[in-house]
Amino acid sequence: MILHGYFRSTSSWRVRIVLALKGITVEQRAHHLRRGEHQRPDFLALNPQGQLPVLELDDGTVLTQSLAIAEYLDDLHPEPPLLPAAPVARAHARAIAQLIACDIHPVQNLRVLTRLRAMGHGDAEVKGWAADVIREGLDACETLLGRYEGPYCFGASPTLADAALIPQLANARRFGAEGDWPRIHAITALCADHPAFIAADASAQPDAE
Ligand SMILES: N[C@@H](CCC(=O)N[C@@H](CS)C(=O)NCC(=O)O)C(=O)O
Repeated sequence: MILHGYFRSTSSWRVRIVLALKGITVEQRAHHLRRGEHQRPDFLALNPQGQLPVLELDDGTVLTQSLAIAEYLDDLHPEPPLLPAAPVARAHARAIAQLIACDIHPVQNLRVLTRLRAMGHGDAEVKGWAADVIREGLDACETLLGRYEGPYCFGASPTLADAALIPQLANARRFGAEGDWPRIHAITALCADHPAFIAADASAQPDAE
C-alpha cells in the first residue's frame, strides 16, 4: 500500500498513527502542501478533492478521508482494536475523532487560510481565528474526555480518538492556542512515550523540515 501524505498534515498523521498502532508497513509518498504538489494533475487523478491523505491499495483502489481510511485499516487488521468494544463507547470515540476532524481541523486548512488572506484578512487575524476555533473545540473535547475513563481517551489503550487528538495538539501549538486542558495534556504525555505515536510523529517522517 502507498500512503500519500505530508509530514505536517494532521489528517495524514492520524493515518500514520493507526498504521503504526497496527504494525502495518506502507510505502510513503510525500506531497509538499506549501509547494502545491497536491494540486498537480497526477495527484488530482487520485483524489479530485486535492487533499491528503490518500491510501492506495495494492490493487490500485484509492481510499480518501483519514477517518474512513482508519476504519478500513481496522476492518483489515482488527487487532489491536481501534475502537472500544461497547457500542456507546464506540460512538463516543467516533464523536471525539469527528469533533476534531470535522469541526476543528478544517479551519486550519491551507486552502481556507489562503482564501481568507486573499479576501484581505491580515495574517494575525487569520491565525487568531484559527486559534480561537482550536481553543473552543479543545475546550469541549476536554469536558467530554473528563466523562470517560483514562488514561488514554477511552481506557487502557489508544483509539481513533487519540489518533485524532495528538496531531490536533500539534496544530494547537503551531497556532498558539492554549487552554486549561489537564486531561488532554495527560493523554499527550502518555502518547509521547508510545512507540506508535513516536513513529508517526511529524518530526520522524522522511519529508520533515
Ligand atoms: N477530511 C479530510 C481532510 C483532509 C485535509 O484537509 N487534508 C489537508 C492536509 S491535513 C490538505 O490536504 N489540505 C490541502 C489544502 O488545504 O489545500 C480527511 O480527514 O482526510
